[in-house]
Amino acid sequence: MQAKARAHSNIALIKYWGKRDVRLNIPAVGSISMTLSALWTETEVIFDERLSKDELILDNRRGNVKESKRISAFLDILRQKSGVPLKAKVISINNFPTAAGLASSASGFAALTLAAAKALKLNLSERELSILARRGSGSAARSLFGGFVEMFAGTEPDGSDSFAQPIAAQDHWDVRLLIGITSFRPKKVGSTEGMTRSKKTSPYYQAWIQSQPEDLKEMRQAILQKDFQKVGELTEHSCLKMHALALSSKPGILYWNAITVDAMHAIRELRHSGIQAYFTVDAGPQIKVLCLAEDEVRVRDMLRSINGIERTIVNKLGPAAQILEFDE
Ligand code: 2P0
Repeated sequence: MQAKARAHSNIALIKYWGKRDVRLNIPAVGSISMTLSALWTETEVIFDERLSKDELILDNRRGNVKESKRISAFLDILRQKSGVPLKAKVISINNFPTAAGLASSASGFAALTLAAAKALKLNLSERELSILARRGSGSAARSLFGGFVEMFAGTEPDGSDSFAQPIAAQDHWDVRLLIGITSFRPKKVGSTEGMTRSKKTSPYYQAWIQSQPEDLKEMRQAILQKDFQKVGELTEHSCLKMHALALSSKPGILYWNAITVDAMHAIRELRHSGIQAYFTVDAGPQIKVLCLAEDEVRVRDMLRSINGIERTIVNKLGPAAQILEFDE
């Protein structure tokens, strides 16, 4: 009983921050993302009666205690669903640095969900797979799909209406998302911890929850109408609003470094010179720039000219997660 799957990472244009239910990992707000062409995880899962505990190999090293516990807790959900009690070996490889704010948990849990469900011969709908992936990581629910994707917060206490679905396919629009790596160090405050802290302590939390539906609605429309200026403005707004929430938590969470801020200013300057480029930043210091295909080279050169940007990665819209191998 084994299978291997590949899932691509994604970046939220309208951000998810805050949980409605921590145990079931239900987000407090919906989100909209684009799946990335250049960043992915390949995960192989082998359920084996000879194993006495789950084993995790991550990027060619043994998973640490925290990582292994998170994977085992997730596999327990699948074991319960399938009635198959077997332990599993999980071998996962990212084609990019883990824990550097590049959403490795998104592609990682999406690939693991797809591979494990296949290996266990669970016949699940896309919605059921997305709900499962969400239990591993909120952003993973989106990484099962290609193109532009929307995640719903839902209202049901059991999370049965909190899943992702595509808004527009991979070939809808030739946009680019460039990533500038400003640091390879792992982030200091993990997303889950940061979200919990913001919910408990930020005076802006209610405003965040209340204003999200309008952002989602406008972004959905702007994507479908290919209104790039609108998509870009909403993207920057949601990013800055999410970070305002993090910054206003107690103690304040500051994910940016000096290079991140330099890059934000440089992107706005480029925009004033007539290039449509907009930034977004996640729970880490990397800078991400949304632009049109025709401006890719100008934006890439600008990012490379910023002191401290160690590497740039160019993405188009990426594909849905897929099974690579399956062995009964
Ligand atoms: C997002 N982020 O929408 C937001 C914006 C980071 C900033 O989703 O706790 O790893 O595993 O559900 O999905 C990163 O958090 O969080 C994230 P969990 P996840 O992409």
